[in-house]
Amino acid sequence: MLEQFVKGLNKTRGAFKSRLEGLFTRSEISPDFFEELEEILISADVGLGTTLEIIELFRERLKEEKIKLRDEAQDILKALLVEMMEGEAASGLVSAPSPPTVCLVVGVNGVGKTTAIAKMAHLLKNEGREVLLAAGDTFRAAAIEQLEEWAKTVGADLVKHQAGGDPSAVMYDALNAAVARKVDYLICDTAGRLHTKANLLEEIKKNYRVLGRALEGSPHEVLLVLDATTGHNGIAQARYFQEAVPISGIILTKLDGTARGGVVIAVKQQTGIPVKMVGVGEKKEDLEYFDPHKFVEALFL
Ligand SMILES: Nc1nc2c(ncn2[C@@H]2O[C@H](COP(=O)(O)OP(=O)(O)OP(=O)(O)O)[C@@H](O)[C@H]2O)c(=O)[nH]1
Ligand SMILES: [Mg+2]
Repeated sequence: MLEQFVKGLNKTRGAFKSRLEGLFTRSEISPDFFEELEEILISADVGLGTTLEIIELFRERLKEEKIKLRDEAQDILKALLVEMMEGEAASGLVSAPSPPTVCLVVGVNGVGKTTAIAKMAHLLKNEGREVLLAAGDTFRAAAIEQLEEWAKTVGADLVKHQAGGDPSAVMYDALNAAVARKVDYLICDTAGRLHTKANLLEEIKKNYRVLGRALEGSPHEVLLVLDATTGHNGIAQARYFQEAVPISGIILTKLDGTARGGVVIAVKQQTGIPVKMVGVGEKKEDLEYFDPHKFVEALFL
């Protein structure tokens, strides 16, 4: 498992690893040590605000612990990065008190929502859970067929309506089916861009309301999908969606396609939303629960 994840992170690791190795030598910590670390973090897309916060906390910790040598500072930095990414709650998906656990998956077009849903279904099925998918993107041509294809590939059932139909009606039907069939997870796809006059946020709000009315407490997860290759744009997207619905977690996709995976470190700190899952490829196996420890270890491997 670690292998697969580490491979997916190769580009980001390339950007971090050699430079970090050069940083944590057996010599004394001097001001240029912090300058260099700042540069490494910024070039890996950690972002200026988060980088400065890391540097400040790092300086304080080193002082507290009276650490003078660079190589002894490495574990302190690792721990700090992990803290930065950890949510208050344990990561992983929420589980509803009784099935189904309903997940609404949102995000702008092309970030990888539909692929992430397929991968999630695969992951959950491997854990022995029954999964139902709702083809809630009724707007983009062929979006329903795309999810249908994935449903076949991962062996999940799917509820769909005609293209052009009301997404909330699809989700309502899917939710009733999920309750009747006692499936563990219902995962609802959504459109990333609407080809009608309807506003994307209004549509998402409606999806959220309709699910809540059909089953109290649902949706249990509202997962925002962000494309890691777009870096800090994603943080702006998070703020945009947060205005409409309470986002409970982020799925960060395409980490395999960027050397700037440092954005993972900034997401939680900048948005308050924990990264719950990460995508590292286009295949059904290429999604994992996000583990900050594992991520940091992979960067320093
Ligand atoms: N390399 C890589 N590609 C990915 C990953 N996730 C998704 N993709 C690719 O990104 C493209 C868009 O993925 P979709 O899942 O269709 O994105 P979407 O958000 O559902 O798009 P819309 O429905 O148009 O809004 C596809 O070509 C996917 O194969 C990933 O983790 N890594
Ligand atoms: Mg899609």
